[in-house]
Amino acid sequence: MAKPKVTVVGAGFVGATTAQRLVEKEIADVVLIDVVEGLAQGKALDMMESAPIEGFKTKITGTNNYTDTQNSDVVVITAGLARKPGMSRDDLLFKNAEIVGGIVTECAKHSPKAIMVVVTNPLDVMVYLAWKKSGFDNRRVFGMAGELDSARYAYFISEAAGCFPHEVQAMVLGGHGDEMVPVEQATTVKGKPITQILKKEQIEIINQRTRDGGAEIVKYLKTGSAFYAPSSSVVRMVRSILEDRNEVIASCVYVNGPYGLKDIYCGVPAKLGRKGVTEVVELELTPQQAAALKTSAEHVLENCNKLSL
Ligand code: TXD
Repeated sequence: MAKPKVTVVGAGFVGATTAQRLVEKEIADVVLIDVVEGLAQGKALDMMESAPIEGFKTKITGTNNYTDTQNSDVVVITAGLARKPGMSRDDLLFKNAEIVGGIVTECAKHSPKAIMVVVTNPLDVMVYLAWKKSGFDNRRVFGMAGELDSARYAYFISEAAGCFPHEVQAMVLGGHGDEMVPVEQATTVKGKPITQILKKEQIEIINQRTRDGGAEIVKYLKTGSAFYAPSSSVVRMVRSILEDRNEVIASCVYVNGPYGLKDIYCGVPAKLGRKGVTEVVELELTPQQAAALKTSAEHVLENCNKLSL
């Protein structure tokens, strides 16, 4: 049976690693596209040459031409500038809006039935822009952020609790920025709430480290931002979509009603399946968390206004 088709736009760190994980796990055939001539072609060929060793039967091709992306089931957009030390995600706003806007128009034209997963920063507003530019139903346009923030949170908790990372179930909501909202009561270690395992002060330190998780990596790398955990997060979302798993994954989705939010994209738990977002899951939040989620949504709205969306 033919494999699903996934286009990954941007053959940089996040895009190429996402493509590699998708083909190595045999989740989909991949078309990798970039504006730089030869970049996607070179990386795709290099990955295919690893197939005899890795044993995957899926295919990856590289291109600079959107015709090759046509009829993709999922389009992942990672193209754009990444942060340098000292830059906030919002510093990327205008430049990346221009890049993502053009890409979305091409992708929507060539793959009108696709589901779009946006990765480019500033994430929440780029997702909103992609939704507007594509003309797609909002259930088919969403962004990756919460899964990454939750994975970082889970990793830091596992270190403090002395358990394996996969034994932690973590949930981080809100915008992908300084206003992200770790939800302690929805976070467990081997099934037990972290509030029973870690001290309040320990949790507070971990919450802050999670908020600063992206910057911590940028500070080390100096010339770019994280890509291993981001690509893992995208791949989990794509697998849930293509295999219609409907897993509950913290994602930047369109919210109109739940959490008291109106007509905005925001990071909340959502079920992702073949039709896109099939349900926004509403967790019970403390008044502080609900207020933080609102602030985070207001910040997204401010950025949308700057772009006149
Ligand atoms: O949690 C999240 N959502 C994120 C987001 C986690 C990590 C990275 N995040 C953001 O993803 C980051 O802030 C950037 O905005 C994107 C991509 O990060 P990456 O680290 O992959 O950046 P690179 O390595 O610079 O790659 C970007 C590629 C590069 O190859 C460019 O040539 C290409 O994008 N590019 C384009 N491709 C196609 N079309 C156009 N117009 C284009 N412009 C640049």
